[in-house]
Amino acid sequence: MRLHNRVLQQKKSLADKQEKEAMNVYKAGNMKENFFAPLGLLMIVLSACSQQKTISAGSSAKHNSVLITPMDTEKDIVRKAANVVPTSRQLRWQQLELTGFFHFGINTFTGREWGDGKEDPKLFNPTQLDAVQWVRAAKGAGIKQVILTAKHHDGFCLWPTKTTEHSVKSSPWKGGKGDVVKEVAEACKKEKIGFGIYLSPWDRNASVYGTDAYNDFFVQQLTELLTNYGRIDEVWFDGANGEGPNGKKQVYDFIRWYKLIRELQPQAVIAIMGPDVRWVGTESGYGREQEWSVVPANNLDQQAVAENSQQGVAFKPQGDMQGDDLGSREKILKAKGLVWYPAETDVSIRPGWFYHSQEDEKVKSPGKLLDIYFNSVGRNGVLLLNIPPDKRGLIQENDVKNLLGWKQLRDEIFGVNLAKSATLSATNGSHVKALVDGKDDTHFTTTGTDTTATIEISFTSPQTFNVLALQENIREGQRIESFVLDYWNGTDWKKAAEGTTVGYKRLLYFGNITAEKVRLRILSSRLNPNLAELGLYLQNNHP
Ligand code: FUL
Repeated sequence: MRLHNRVLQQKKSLADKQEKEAMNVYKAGNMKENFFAPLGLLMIVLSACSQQKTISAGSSAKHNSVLITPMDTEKDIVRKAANVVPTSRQLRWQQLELTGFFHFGINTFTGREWGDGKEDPKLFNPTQLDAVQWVRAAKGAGIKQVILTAKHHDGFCLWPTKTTEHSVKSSPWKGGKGDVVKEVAEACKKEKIGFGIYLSPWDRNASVYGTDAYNDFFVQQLTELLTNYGRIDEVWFDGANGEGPNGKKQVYDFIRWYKLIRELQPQAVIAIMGPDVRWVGTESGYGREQEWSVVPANNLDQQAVAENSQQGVAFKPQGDMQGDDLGSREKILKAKGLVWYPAETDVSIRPGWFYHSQEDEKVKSPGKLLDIYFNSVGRNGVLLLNIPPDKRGLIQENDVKNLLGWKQLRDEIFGVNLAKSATLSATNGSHVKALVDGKDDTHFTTTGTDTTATIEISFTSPQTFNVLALQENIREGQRIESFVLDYWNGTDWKKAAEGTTVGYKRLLYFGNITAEKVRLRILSSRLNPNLAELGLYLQNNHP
């Protein structure tokens, strides 16, 4: 697994390098090639003016990204960081909390994880494919959006594309008339959950891979997927960039692909090798203890900021996206620019990404999935959980069972927020009631310029709890840097739990505590903290 992760990291950084080169080429020829050029020029001028507001010290204007200038003091930089906010597509995606992956394709039938592109399409023949069963299994676990591997590295397409014969069209499934993308897209619509596509840039089958023609071929595939299947909510680009069938490597034209997605499906987030969503850095399901959605971006310039603030053309932020600390004060003080770039935590419910019958007994247990939930969603990330359909074209029974067990565990814990029946008060803030209204867009905030706060929670009788849940109203930015939860033991305040970042959601488990009084101390925040929710829960049977 470690080795696999290292290989992945190498793949991802290689692709990063390629994209950087592509980015430079793009920047050099940008004004000539930009099909938004006339409108874009106006936008750049307009947003450059509005950008001045962000750049000047003392401003509290909110943007998705911001430049740091040599004139900025430490205080200015911290204030700027506190006012970087998600775009509407990033906010919608973050609120999903749980998303799913369906890895399905030729590998399902060969038993491999990475196909070489030489597989006979005739091997693809699911006997009972039922996309509604997949979507219901995911939805039953609380998953709100799923992503299908429309094409993995082997180049086999799950839809009858016009670009290649290496697809379902050449398989015996439904006499070559089937379309898995269509079936999953329709199932998502029927069940009212989001739908996304994974289209592997690395293609080990396409004869044009490694030439300029491949970028046209890829654009054509993307266009088919983005025009023929209704609304697409997420496009997932993996960073793998190996050799094609001709032994050549490809320079991916990411910028062209981003433009196409923005044009055809503007609401879709572009993940991993994209501008909207960042890979958390491991495939274990465990995010960072300190997870900032605002991170330094070295490739920000005035034009990129201007374009991005208009949400027209996008770019993938460059910089260290894989260390333990991406966005602390130490990091942002050295930054040239800052951008909202939140983390997605991907993991498979099984050891592999594709289905293998020998892994039927290795499906992650409800308890393990719960631990992953606490350490992904509960660490300011979105969980992307892979559930691979089997050779029949169904989610296997063990996966279905454990998904439901996982949902049940979460329902047991989060069904009752004990803080809801308590009296809440704050020494220096307003709207404490917002903390327990179940809404992430109303918040408690401090008065004046106070960046610290103490919120007291008093019960009428002693209560037992072991989970703290916090949420910031990220529409206002991510601000909290340090907090402590204390309980009153009858004579003294004792520490129950502590943490650094909160972000969209923070969950902490700390062992049973019975107390009549509890207090949350926000010790440090980049600007007035905007706390949306506070929950205290009791979790029986901690895994
Ligand atoms: C990786 C791929 O190489 C795996 O096969 C899988 O698709 C995973 C989600 O991304 O980089």
